[in-house]
Amino acid sequence: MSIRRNPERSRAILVSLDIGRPPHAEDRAEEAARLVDSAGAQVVQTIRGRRDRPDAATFAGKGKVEEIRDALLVHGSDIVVFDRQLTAAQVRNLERALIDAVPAIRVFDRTDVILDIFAQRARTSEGKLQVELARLEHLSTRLVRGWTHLERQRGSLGKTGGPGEKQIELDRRMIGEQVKKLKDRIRKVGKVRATQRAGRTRSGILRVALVGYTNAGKSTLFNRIARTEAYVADQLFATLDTTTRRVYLGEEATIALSDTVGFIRDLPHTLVESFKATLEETIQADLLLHVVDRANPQRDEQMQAVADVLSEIGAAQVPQWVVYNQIDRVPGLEPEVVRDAYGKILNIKVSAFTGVGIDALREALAEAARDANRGSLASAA
Ligand SMILES: Nc1nc2c(ncn2[C@@H]2O[C@H](COP(=O)(O)OP(=O)(O)OP(=O)(O)O)[C@@H](O)[C@H]2O)c(=O)[nH]1
Ligand SMILES: [Mg+2]
Repeated sequence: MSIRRNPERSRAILVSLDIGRPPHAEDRAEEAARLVDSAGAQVVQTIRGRRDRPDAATFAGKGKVEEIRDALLVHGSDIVVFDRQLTAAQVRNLERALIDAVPAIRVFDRTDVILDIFAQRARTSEGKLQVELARLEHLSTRLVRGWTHLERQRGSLGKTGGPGEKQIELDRRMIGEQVKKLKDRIRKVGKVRATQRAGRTRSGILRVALVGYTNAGKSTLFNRIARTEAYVADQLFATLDTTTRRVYLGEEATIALSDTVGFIRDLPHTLVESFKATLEETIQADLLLHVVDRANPQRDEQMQAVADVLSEIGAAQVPQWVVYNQIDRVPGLEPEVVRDAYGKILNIKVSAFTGVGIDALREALAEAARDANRGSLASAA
């Protein structure tokens, strides 16, 4: 079987169950559908529901599993995606419960989907190694006794059927060895990058990193500030690799601006671990611009998710300006720079898309660069 036999995108049934009463449950389901879409599959039906706690065996519970089976049959689909992290046993039980009706059934969880997107997007050798490492570590949690023949058929989400992945044949021990090798190679690549960074650091220019939730508009803002054309797309995780540009903002005001991978709620821990090396650009920055989609009703949760990842990678202490982006989508909001009583910048409202507020942001950055320059001159004297 190959992807060519079925050129259409694979059809997926999305299961988005609320546990308890989370805020913005509807928007969460929509984000999950966008994730599946970004992975290259198409959500043909979303099954919603609410439980007080997950069912230990199948997460969804008996009734929902029936509903899932019906949906699979109606749509001729063989992919189920849970917008949750499932245990190895839950995946296995779900596949067992559905295999009679749908012989090629594959159950993916949220981590599978995110890893799948990252695997498709990785461009640099370092990025590819990091994703491979995260996938192997995730896979090793799935290799449990009593696993059926099914795992051999699991492939990428965007592909229909497809040959089993090469990792699948590896047993846990071999995965362990693989993981060690990958970590070693990542360390070596990381050393090269660290040397390059040291070169930049010595030049004494202010290092500014754009961070934020995926699809907030970081790359669009990067292009506006740097006047370049980094890849922008209305999809989740359009950017995976860090890009850094030197930007001249005026006399004695040059900065090194970095565009970075976006964050998402419940970012798989294995992925954060694997990407730590790349995210070091973020930790080492002098200033973070935390880009927020101001028009998104979930912006508070998104900001919290970003804060969580930042503290996980040790970047919580880096000075931060909040950049409320996309104000063109919020009626009544004007571009502005909000400062506290001491003149310290708290947040800046802009639209990277229309360009309003960008001049003020560039000016604020120039000012910060000059301050930093004076600071370093003073300390050198
Ligand atoms: N209306 C509006 N759309 C924007 C604005 N900024 C970005 N966008 C759109 O939002 C989408 C995502 O923009 P990107 O710049 O790729 O977002 P990102 O934060 O880099 O996303 P990832 O790299 O996927 O994490 C694109 O379709 C942009 O055109 C804005 O200020 N207003
Ligand atoms: Mg981007």
